[in-house]
Amino acid sequence: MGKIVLLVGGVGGAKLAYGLYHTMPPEDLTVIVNTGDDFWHHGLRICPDLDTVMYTLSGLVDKTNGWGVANDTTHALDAMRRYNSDEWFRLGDKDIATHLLRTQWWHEGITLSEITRRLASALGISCTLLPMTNGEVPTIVHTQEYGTLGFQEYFVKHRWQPTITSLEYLGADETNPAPAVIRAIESADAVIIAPSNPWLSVRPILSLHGMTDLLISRDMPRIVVTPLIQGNAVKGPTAKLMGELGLSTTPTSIMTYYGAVINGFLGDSRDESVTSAPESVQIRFADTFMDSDEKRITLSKYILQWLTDWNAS
Ligand code: FO1
Repeated sequence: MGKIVLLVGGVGGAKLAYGLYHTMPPEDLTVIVNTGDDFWHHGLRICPDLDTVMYTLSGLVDKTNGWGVANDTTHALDAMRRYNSDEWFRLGDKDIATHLLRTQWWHEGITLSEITRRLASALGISCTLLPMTNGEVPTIVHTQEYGTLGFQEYFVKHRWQPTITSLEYLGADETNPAPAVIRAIESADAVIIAPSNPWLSVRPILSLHGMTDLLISRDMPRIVVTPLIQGNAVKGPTAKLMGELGLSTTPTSIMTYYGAVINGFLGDSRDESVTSAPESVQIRFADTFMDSDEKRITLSKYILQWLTDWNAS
């Protein structure tokens, strides 16, 4: 099939990354990860989506939550709570090891791309895992109830309940994608956008300087996997957010939102009767609900077969 680039956010995206990783030659797979969720916390550089993908691919992930390390403890957090510290962000002890090393290397001036390479390779990951940028481009959430919130304050502290009035990807249009991201897209045979939240996880990647133009300039399959099944997100605030932005929770809304960035749409079979696409977009349907490793692999095989058919036609 050639070289595949996958754009992902957190938990949902990591599931498809897992499927592709176990379906194709991993050296042909590059996973580009949203870093808009990244933040400084207790002086540590936390990159939740990078870690979610890294733990998922290495088999370390806590499968119940979909993030963090399996069987982790929270002794450090509990000790901080003894000082009456309000610990709303759950950092496991093993997970803290990742943040400590990343932060040390960050302060030594190592790029986030290289830090991620070191961490992922130490965990035995054999595909390429890249942060979308080496810069800091935090997603800022403007809300009705609490005013301006950092992404993790919105998502974790307030459990994505506040009403979003607008979103900001701070500094994105002046920040370049990581050089390896540009090289990967330039040499890709296909780009897949994971069923991650289009506004919170994918748009931060697309908002980087030159990113949308770069993608559109490449004549290759550029497919999005639907983040909605029967109008609902499998996990997280996609449908709620779409309502707040005044959009209907339909496949058409998703296709319209991605516009010229995509030329392919993989809808869910359950929505086949209600989905139609503009002429510029090829459309297929499959079971996109990835609630087991087997289903992640089945979906990935389907996508890879579609890409093979696409190139043959
Ligand atoms: N998500 C939560 O809902 N609660 C948490 O306390 C939490 C802690 C956390 C720690 C490390 C990490 O890598 C991820 C963590 N997440 C937590 C997940 C994360 O907030 C979200 O999945 C993403 O940022 C959204 O993609």
